[in-house]
Amino acid sequence: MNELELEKQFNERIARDEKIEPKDWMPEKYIQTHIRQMSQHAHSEIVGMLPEGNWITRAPSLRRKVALLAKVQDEGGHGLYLYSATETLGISRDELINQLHSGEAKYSSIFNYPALTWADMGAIGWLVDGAAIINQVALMGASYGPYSRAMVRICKEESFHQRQGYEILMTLMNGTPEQREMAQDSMNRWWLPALMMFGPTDDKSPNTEQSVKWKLKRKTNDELRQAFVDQTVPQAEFIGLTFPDKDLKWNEERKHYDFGALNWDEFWQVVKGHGPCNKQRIEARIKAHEDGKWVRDAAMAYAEKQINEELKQAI
Ligand code: FAQ
Repeated sequence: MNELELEKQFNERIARDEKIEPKDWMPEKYIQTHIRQMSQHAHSEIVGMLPEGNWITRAPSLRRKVALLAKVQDEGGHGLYLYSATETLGISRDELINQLHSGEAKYSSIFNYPALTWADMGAIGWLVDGAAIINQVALMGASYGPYSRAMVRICKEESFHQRQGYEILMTLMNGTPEQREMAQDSMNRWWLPALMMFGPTDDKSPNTEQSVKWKLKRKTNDELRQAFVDQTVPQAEFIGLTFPDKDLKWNEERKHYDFGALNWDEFWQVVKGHGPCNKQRIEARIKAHEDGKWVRDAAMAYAEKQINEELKQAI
């Protein structure tokens, strides 16, 4: 079968909502787009461990420490599923890690902002995981089987993360005036960066059109951003938090909340490596990778020993 016929069959499978599996024929651009998005997603999970990991030793109680520790470990696990899923497209883990360390691959802009107070653990869980869930629930319907299946488990775990974050903020909002102030300050710093996690507006998003056709993206950046705003406003109001956006209000005609313009210059600066913490995040990842070399070497030596033992027994 020639390339054109293969592509026609492939498009028909996508139209029928069939999952595409690793050994199936795929257009080269489909492969490259998936490697780009899935690896960016994996990198975001493991870089995303850093702002919260920094607070594990400073959690205010044992219960909070246990929950935060579990959450950060979950994020590491998400990174691993996603790296494995990306490897099914013919790229190695080493290549992916090198792309992150060299700055060739992107990761989510949000993780380049600093976590300054305990309330930020609440805001990250509630807003950042909340935004991630809205995006990832849509990705459960993605056409590439390994990506779509990874999302199912990831979404279950993210929903616990979101609740633990919301509960931290709810507790602070029921606390002293200083605690309420800390929670509001955190909301003021994280709200707009969380909205920018969904990526540029649809008219400035070069990848959306093709990714929607391939059913990699089931919703556009603006659709997901709007869903997140609509879901989050009542939750904030319930615990008494206000929004750093004077244009945020319910639009009866649209049946959605309107919100003010986002600072896209800041977004692109952060994406290009000039955010408040880009340098320290990448340095921390490189150091962790280098410090873990002995573990990888030991695992390889052990695997080699096992193979040699099996070979000896087979002879
Ligand atoms: N940050 O054409 P589009 C989490 C780039 S997981 C940095 O719209 P696309 C869990 C984009 O790559 C969070 N770069 O791109 C957690 C593209 O550049 P390229 C991560 C961004 O791919 C919680 C260019 O801009 N989630 O939070 C961003 O169609 C707490 C043009 O943009 C995912 O990765 C950004 N925010 O749509 C962990 C979900 N936005 O590559 C720890 C999967 C855009 O052409 C603690 N990814 N860019 O040079 C997606 O759904 C999509 O990739 C989008 C972007 C929606 C992020």
